[in-house]
Amino acid sequence: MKKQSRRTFIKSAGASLLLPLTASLSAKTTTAGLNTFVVPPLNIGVRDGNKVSYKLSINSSKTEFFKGVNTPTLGLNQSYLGPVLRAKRGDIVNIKVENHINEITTVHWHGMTLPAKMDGGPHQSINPNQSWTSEFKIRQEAATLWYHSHAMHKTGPQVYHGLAGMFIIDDEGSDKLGLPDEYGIDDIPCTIQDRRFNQDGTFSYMTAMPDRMMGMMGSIIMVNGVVTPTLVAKSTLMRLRLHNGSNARTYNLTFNDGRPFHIIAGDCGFLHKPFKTKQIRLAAAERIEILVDVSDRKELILKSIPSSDGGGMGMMRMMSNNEELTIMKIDARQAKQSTRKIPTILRNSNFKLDQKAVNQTRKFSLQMGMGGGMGMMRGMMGRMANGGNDTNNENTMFRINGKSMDINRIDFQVKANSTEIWEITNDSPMAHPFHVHNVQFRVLDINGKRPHPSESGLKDVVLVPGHHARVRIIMRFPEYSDAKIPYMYHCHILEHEDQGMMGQFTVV
Ligand SMILES: [Cu+2]
Repeated sequence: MKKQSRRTFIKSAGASLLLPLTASLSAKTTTAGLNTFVVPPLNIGVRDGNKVSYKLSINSSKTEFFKGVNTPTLGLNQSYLGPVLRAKRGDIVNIKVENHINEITTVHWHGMTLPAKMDGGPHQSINPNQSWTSEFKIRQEAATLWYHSHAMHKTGPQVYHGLAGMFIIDDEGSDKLGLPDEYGIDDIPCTIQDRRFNQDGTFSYMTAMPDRMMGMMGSIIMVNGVVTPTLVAKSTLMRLRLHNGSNARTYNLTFNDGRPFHIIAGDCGFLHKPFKTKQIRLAAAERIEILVDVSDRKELILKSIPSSDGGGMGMMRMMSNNEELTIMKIDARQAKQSTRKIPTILRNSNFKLDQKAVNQTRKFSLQMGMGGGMGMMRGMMGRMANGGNDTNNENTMFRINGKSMDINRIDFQVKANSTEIWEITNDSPMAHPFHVHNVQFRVLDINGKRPHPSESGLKDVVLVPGHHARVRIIMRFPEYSDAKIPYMYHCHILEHEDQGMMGQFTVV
């Protein structure tokens, strides 16, 4: 792959359409000069006491991911992706979002507890040339959250083209832990995404039959919008905020030299104590924060290795997680000695969710296809033959409890300030990352077993493995109520969500 010309590269990218999940391109030559790690701009807003105002402007633009190739993209305040927003617990944030693209969009605050009308889901759509302002109090713990488009039937393509960014919350506890906390120096946001490109440099989206079934996956890995970047480590103890911003792919992250690292936080905040491991699974929309000791000052590679779990079986697994992928390189040769230490305790272990306090238990079945198997394949083929992205006509392929998402149907009501257990069964062959808006939940068990230590903290997404796996989560709904405007629960494989694996509940 050395000295590959741009033309050859584009050609092989095109060829990869035929075998979209097996093509492996060397990004090294084609991104020469473009693979320096980019720290997203930090946007701390304009502060007046505890009131903080932000502006996000959604634009269409072009981004040079490969030398001399301009890819049409969407971005917030920049050409691709958006700034890292940052606020403190107790702040009242006011975010004005302007839509300067030619289609309806939204911005959803993923992982945030907030009133339904501020959530940025499909009910808060922003028309072209209009703006929407979301204001809410940050009342949850320090965490690495994110934001992204949640437009009805358009979430997948809009996020794929760039409508996403990170949202960091700090609190007094997080400030006192002595963790690496210099933004962009030893505290590094990393939004990981996989992409596929057409011959002309445009993103390839929903062009192959499996895209619809498995969700959009590609073999080109980008971190913060840079193809397989190299991060020059400035400190011997690095804190990486790893965010799976991919539409569908689950990663199994590990370092090439097998070095251990410490997981300190999950989706919605710190774990009770750091968990030392050499490998971690990160499903779509999940976040973890890790501490990596690079005091040996080596060059290392963060990669994703083939999965032995979570990806279903047979063809489903083959098509999803069978690739070894380079995520990013870390060059620690010039790293300065860090004065930071890995804490022994990160937060108190009481997550204040008591099973005895449960007011309601609900059951959810995640379903794909017409009875699965060949029925599902036939359905897919038929839809591919019909072409296009139109998912409105036959909303029966992806369902929860037998129903595809209908924006005019509220599936159930939840009582404010109540505690519920949701039992999610996966009646399909592949794993689905299940997400609930407005709450932070705890995973009680997965197939009757306690969750992995990395999933022991507060979360907003949980991967439900394929083939009748059962996951139970427990959560307390906050006092926000709105009889009319619902919150969403859905699969976070965005193509599944767009095709109907989503439902709505109100809190009353
Ligand atoms: Cu799904």
